[in-house]
Amino acid sequence: HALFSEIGTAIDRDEFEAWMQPQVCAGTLRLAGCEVLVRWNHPTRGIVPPAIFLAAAEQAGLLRAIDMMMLSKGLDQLEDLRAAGIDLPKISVNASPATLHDPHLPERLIQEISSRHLSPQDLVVEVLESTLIESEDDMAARTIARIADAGIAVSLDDFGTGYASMSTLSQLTLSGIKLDQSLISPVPQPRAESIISALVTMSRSLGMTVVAEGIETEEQLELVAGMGCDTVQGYLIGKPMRAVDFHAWALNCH
Ligand code: G
Ligand code: G
Ligand code: MN
Ligand code: NA
Repeated sequence: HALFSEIGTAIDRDEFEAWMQPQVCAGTLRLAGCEVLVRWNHPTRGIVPPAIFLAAAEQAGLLRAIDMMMLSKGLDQLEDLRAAGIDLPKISVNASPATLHDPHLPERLIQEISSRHLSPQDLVVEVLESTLIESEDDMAARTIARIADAGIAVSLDDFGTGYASMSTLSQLTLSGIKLDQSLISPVPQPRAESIISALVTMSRSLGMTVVAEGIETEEQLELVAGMGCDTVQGYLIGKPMRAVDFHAWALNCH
């Protein structure tokens, strides 16, 4: 991979940026949070999206370092935005398999939060369905339980892409699920809507919240709000953007 050998240097040179995609309450459209998404500001290639380099970073054993950098930068940006008067309730960060298999992850999260005088409710950790299935021991499950015990929400990302069994959901201390874009994009379509409704009902009875991802049209927004999804994220609301642009977006959002 052409970029493989450059990732370590790029970390040292601080070329990875923490972009933010807004999440709003489905009913009120008030700002509910944001997902932190990594972008590589490459010196010659410009902005490189994660699809291009995440696999290489994982192979190089550097994805955990990137995740931790996004956590740190995301929390810095949360503090800065609040100091600037933006009422951003929380941020969500992505945890790769390597990150979730770090036995010290709960302590690291707590340290990052308390060193900034933030609280556990300010952070959501997104974990992929596939991470949980692929882990052979129950280490990931125990780490998730310890994160939840600390009061930090753990959300199951890309839900509906075919990995998580219902027994996984019953065994984990998850605060919520994120319905994958592949479930949302067929809407309006009665069969897709039936599945979303059923998943919302199931999540509710397990005490979990539901984020609908990939909302691109007003019609999808209205339909998923009517089905009881708590939060929405997608290009209709806002694309991933730099903190400075997120600031401007948030000022205009209400
Ligand atoms: O932002 P974009 O839609 O291009 O992201 C593509 C994929 O990269 C998403 O599935 C997202 O989960 C993943 N991703 C984005 N940022 C991070 C990150 O900081 N850490 C990890 N592990 N994955 C990320
Ligand atoms: O971590 P996760 O796989 O959920 O990352 C979300 C990905 O989806 C990011 O790469 C983001 O850029 C992308 N994305 C977010 N909203 C939309 C949308 O409305 N439409 C499309 N096509 N992609 C989206
Ligand atoms: Mn995510
Ligand atoms: Na997702």
